[in-house]
Amino acid sequence: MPNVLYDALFGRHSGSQAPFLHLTDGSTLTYDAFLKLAGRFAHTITDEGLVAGDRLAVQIEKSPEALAIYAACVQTGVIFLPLNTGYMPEEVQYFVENSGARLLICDVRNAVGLTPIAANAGAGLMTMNADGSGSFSAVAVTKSDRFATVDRTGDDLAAFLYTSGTTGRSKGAMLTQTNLLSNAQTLVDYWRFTSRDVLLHALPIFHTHGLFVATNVTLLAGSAMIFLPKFDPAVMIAQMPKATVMMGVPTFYTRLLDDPAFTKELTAHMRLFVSGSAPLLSETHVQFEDRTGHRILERYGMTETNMNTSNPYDGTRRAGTVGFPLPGVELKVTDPATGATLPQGEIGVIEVRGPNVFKGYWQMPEKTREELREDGFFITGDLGVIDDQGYVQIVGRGKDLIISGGYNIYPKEVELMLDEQDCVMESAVIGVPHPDFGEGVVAVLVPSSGKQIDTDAIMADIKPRIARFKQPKRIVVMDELPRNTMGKVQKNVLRDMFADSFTT
Ligand code: MCA
Ligand code: AMP
Repeated sequence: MPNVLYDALFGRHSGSQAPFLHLTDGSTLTYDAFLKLAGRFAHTITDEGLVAGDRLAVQIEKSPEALAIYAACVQTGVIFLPLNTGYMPEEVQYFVENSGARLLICDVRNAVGLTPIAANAGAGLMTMNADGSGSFSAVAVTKSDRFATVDRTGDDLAAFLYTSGTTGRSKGAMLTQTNLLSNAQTLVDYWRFTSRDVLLHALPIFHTHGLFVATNVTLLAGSAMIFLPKFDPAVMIAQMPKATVMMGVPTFYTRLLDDPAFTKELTAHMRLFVSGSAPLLSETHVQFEDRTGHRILERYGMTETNMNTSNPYDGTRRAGTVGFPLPGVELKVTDPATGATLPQGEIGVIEVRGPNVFKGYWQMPEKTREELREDGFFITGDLGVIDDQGYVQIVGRGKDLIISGGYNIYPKEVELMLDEQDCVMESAVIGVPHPDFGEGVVAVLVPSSGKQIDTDAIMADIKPRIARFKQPKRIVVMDELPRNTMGKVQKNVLRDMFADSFTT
């Protein structure tokens, strides 16, 4: 029996001397060298006692070795669980415990804080640093670079990616081999990837965009990546002459446009620029075309579904839209109250069905039932409309979610932490326009009776507890929160009141 995902993405490159990763030190890792590294890692994982279906959590910096752990997980059938490097130990604890991970691999800098967390959760702990060193690699060098790939079917789980929830508790989206492979196949075709492509890769590899969209598409097409540890406009500009394709969140594009060295000449040879994870402002789209002559291709996806829609490769890439449902993906707009399909042109909730749609939330059958219909349609929570030519436009969110620089923040998680503060009676966390991140986090606080809000004390408490990108960039105090007749906080009123927080 084969391992469908491993065979398609990795196995078929065995022995290939073609370049896979171009690194910032000027070196290149071939496909064969990468697979040999992954083979050693696969032995290390199984020798640690992990078997197919076990979870391996990683919170490590982006490196070729970090990517090879993903490959090793696919090869061994172990479920890969990557975590944002910005998460604090308290956040990591939840993911390790909830997933029942058997092994946590972290940077040595965080090992002291995470050791008791792993121990309490019954997980092993090993280290891997940004340069690839650490206890995991030290063991791996002693192993054979050939590993007998573990059989897996398309229905077997390949990865858990946690996505925050409106209740404040993150949910582990269970992604199968077929979910990942079918989407990569569709995108290679739709975006015309070939082995001649070189992708400029500056996204983190702990989310769908950088890991599955960018990396799986590259692997499937046999393309190469210029693999950058993080986004830096100067480095992007320096590397762009060697690339053919770039993928990024809207902040990448606005920051590049802010740099006068980002010119038409620099991008003349480029084949494709893709944007996603957050809305690309029409004005960015227009500015980008004015500057470079290229029209950014915007697409729309989710952790639970990989990619759902895309603007066309040929044909008009329409600013302010996310294009058409991808081949094999059914998309409909429904009435949020009844679930009935709405006629074209009416605004409702976007629902999607296809081989890309996940299997459900790990150990959360009720949440799964709420969002994944029995007939296979997933209720995205995004509000959209389909125009008369079939382009999908996202007009808002039915879910209380902030997207900042492509990272998702569920206000409830931050509100729960603020409400715990002695001086706070209640709080509302909102997203308002931010020139760099698209949306910026504002916390509106009502003081407990007789108390004064001590902003410094509040920040001192939450800073070590939640990732920096989730923390409020502005705190305001009000006597009371605006509510509707049902007593529900009117966040739209607050968003209007504080709309200029970052833009003036
Ligand atoms: C960093 N900071 C942020 C963010 N990133 N604050 C809010 N939102 C952010 N996204 C904080 C830093 O900690 C710092 O705080 C301050 O803001 C300025 O940091 P800066 O150095 O400017 O940030 P950076 O390191 O340059 O990072 C910005 C970034 C990064 C490059 C835009 O956030 C990024 O790579 N985002 C990509 C996210 C992504 O891959 N999303 C895909 C999700 P201080 O000054 O206090 O230290 S997948 C997905 O959504 C779906 C499936 C899809 O459709 O793709
Ligand atoms: P996540 O589940 O964390 O990956 O975030 C997925 C969410 O990002 C979607 O439900 C949308 O709200 C948003 N999103 C992704 N791509 C786009 C896009 N091109 N335009 C607008 N929103 C997007």
